[in-house]
Amino acid sequence: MTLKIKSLTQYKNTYRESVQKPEKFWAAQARTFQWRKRWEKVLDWNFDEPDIKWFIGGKLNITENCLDRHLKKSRNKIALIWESNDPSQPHKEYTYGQLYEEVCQCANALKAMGIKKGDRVCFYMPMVPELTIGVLACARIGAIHSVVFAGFSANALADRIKDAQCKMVICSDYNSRGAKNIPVKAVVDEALRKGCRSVKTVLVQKNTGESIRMKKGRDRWWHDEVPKRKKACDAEEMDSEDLLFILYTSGSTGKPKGVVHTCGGYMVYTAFTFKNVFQYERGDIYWCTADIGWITGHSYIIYGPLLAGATTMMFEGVPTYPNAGRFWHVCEKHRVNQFYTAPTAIRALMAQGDEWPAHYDLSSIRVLGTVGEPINEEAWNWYNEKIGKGQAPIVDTWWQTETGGILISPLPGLHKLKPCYAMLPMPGIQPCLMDANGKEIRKREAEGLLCIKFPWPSMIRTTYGDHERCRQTYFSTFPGMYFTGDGAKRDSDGAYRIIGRVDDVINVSGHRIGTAEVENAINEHEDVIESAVVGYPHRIKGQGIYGFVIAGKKITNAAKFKKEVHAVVTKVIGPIAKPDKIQVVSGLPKTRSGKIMRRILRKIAAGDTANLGDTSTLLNPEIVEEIKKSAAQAV
Ligand code: 7RM
Repeated sequence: MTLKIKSLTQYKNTYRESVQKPEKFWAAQARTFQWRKRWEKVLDWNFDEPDIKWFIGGKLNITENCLDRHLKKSRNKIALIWESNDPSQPHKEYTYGQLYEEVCQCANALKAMGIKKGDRVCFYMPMVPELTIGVLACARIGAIHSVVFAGFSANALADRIKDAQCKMVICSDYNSRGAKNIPVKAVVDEALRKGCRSVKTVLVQKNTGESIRMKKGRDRWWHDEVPKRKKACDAEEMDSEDLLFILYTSGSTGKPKGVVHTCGGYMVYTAFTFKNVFQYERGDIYWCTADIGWITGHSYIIYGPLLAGATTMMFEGVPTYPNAGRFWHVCEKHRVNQFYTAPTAIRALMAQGDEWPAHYDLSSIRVLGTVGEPINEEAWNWYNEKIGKGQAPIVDTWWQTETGGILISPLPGLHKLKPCYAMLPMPGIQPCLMDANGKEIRKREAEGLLCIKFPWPSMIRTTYGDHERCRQTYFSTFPGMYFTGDGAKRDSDGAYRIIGRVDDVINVSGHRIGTAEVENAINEHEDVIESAVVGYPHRIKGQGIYGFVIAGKKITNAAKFKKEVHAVVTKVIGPIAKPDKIQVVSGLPKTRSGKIMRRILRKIAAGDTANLGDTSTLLNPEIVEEIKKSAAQAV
């Protein structure tokens, strides 16, 4: 089994060794897995191309490590617990033995429907067990999964299907979320009408059972195709560097990028960090509330926990259904030991009052985790006191879709915590702070742009179909380094505090949304001439979306106009990207080269208009006063 660090001294020694001899360190971790063939060389890399390869020549299948490897000792151990949206429904449990059989059946069904190694399969599903089973079935046969969050619109789904040229879509009929049933299959149908010619088959899981249309020759039911298959399926032999999955994420340009992760390195790193960050012990029940549509669900609901032989929980519902005590009820019911969620959920539940957690027995919780965005001190304190009762350390884990796993985090019980600090790098991770001139800041106590100097096994390999974009986005700002897009502070002990994005990305409730994407969507409204979108501080969501809009005709009813803008954004991207505020303006502050000066708009959106800084380089400085004045009319 991979190393589990048990003391601060051990962390310090391990860290030192891991950066002095990274290849030796990671080889020792990798050796604890099941390989069909051992690697010939641990690492080859250059950050200029970039070209990054780990465990070169190694052959494996990640599902043999998630499933087969545990069967001897843990066949009857619970691998997966599924908790329904509806609290009156019984939960489901899958032992490692059962999960193995269901994954094999699904893998055989995919093969029978023509899916082969290297084919891309798109998932558009709510949080049902079939999503985990389907993802693992792809990995079993070497197909590349691309999970699209079920809150995205048909347009956004179609773009992702086309970009990856997916051969199959796996979806549900409906998604039951809180008191609502949301159509899923109908969205897939709409997406496929937008010219996704690569899709040959749609496999549909019956979830709520309400009626849907099935297209003859294309659509098939999961319950017809999967249960009849054999309960064993030989795993495809994969190269370490074969693609495991693609996951789309927003950046500072309009088009989302397909972040690519590969088999060997992703396996080693997610398992290692899962064990250490959550200090998982045999018998523990671990719950991460993320959606599998995001990287957190991939790495810390599915792969990390199953690689470690853990019991992982999946929750279909929302934190406030049927009431604001649901999370705590589920923790009590299953005696959850590790609970991992997002600051936005903590803030939303904190706003509902202290009575909710007080009702439940949360004494089983040993470790609390947060991820997705900076956590504010008030929320950190509430989480610590009301959920952890001052007894459960909080791991504030910093990482990204591109990093595959957690890079900076406290180790619970080992590090002395500082509220809002992600603390120290994991073994093998070499963070640094850069200044705006591209020089590394050597001083301990400092603030700068967060970069990583040396590769780690689960880092991004490419952006699907566009390697140059990967180079440009992550490896060109500071040559020889991976640039995260985040700003950070470092204290005198070397602990890191993440400040947030420094690029045109807004982090709304832990979801990354590119300003350019939202602007493109708003511009689809027929009366919109131009728009500029920025983030602003939001009490619950962390950041809200603020749109400055130039309209082609006089807007007399601002509330109605906002509704229309919401409708187009929902159609183009999905409801998560709806602007919280819209301000109609007659112009936007632009530099002589035509670039919108977002710095000024950000300040106005935040209500911080006292000092807007230097506006003398603007082509139209007079517009600033006007926008400032009309800010009160934003709806
Ligand atoms: C895992 C995930 C990545 C961006 C990242 C940050 C922000 C994530 C933290 C955080 C402060 C944290 N992947 N972020 N974790 N900021 N503290 N603990 O969220 O690709 O969806 O987003 O999220 O800005 O760059 S992600």
